[in-house]
Amino acid sequence: MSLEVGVLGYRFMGKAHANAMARLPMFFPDAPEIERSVLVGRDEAALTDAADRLGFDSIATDWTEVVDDVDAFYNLGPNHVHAEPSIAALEAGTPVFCEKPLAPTLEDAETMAEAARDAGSDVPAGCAFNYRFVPAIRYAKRLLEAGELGEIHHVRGRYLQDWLVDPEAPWSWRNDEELAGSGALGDLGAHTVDLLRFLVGDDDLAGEMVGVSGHLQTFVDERPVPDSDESRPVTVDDAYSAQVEFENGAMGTLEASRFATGHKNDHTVEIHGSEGSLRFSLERLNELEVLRTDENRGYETILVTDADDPYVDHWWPPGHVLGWEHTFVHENYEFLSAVESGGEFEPSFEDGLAAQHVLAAIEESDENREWVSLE
Ligand code: SOE
Repeated sequence: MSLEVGVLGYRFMGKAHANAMARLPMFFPDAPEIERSVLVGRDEAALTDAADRLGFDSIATDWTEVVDDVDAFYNLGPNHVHAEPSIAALEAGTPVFCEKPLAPTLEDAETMAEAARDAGSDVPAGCAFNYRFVPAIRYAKRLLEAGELGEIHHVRGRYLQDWLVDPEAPWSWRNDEELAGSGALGDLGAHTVDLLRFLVGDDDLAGEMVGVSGHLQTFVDERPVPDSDESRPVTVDDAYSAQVEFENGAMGTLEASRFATGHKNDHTVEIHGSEGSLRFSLERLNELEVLRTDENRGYETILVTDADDPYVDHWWPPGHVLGWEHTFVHENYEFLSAVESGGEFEPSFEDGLAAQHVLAAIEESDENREWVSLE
């Protein structure tokens, strides 16, 4: 029997996940059989068109009629609609996959994580941090877990984009605190915080982030509303930076911007340990740069495109590269497999909440101009 999936949201993330679901039977034959059963949104005409393009059997304009009627509920709407439908689905015992950041506020994220806990461990509640599913990132995690970088001293993560550098770039929900929670911090910083927790968050590596000092900046205070003479205030950050203290003494620096001219989607992570260093950039996502102190040769570029590299055997012959969209296929495979088996899925709502704690602490630190403890 196939799993019926209901999806709220049909724009950018709706397309990314629908594409992933369509690829599963072709490339992951052991993935559960699924049906793109119902697409949820408010605008019936746009929804009908999207359902047709994205391969959904039906549409619904009221999520309350969907959440307890499907085998998995995907919440891919803007941040301010993450909490209510996700909680309702979990209360009905329906597994939920929610886009990141988990919620616009720490309070909402806490309520969502509580609903996930109450639903029980056989009801997966996943937060869609897709960069955990890049093969090179999985490769890096293997190296780190094997202790190959030694004791971790420095952790650096930055996520640079430039789509708001033009002051005439249009206003959208992503510029509004009520709808988004925060700006570059939540939208991009959440990814970085999660990725670093994934890579070095284990107790025998850097451990969790235990203190932050943050700075947020808004460069353009209002933006034109598309198709009108109006403009609206920008009430979120355009960029943030933070210093981080890790549990085991490592130092971190984090940064994200929507004003980094020329950088389109540059998510870079660098880690320095006593035995070596590594760096990864999303703009070269098939590569991992690794330096080992005992070899004295500088950084070596490893092409993570071999059949025995994580997830690669599902795709093309060795050396044929993967892209951004494949990360969604991998995360959908893992999430839907967990739904089918009633098993656990990571990143979970607990991971989403952990990232949200860091984001909230960075904001608090910026407001009070002092370090904030996360312990
Ligand atoms: C923002 O531009 C954005 O689309 C994020 O919302 C995504 O999470 C990120 O993966 C790419 O950039």
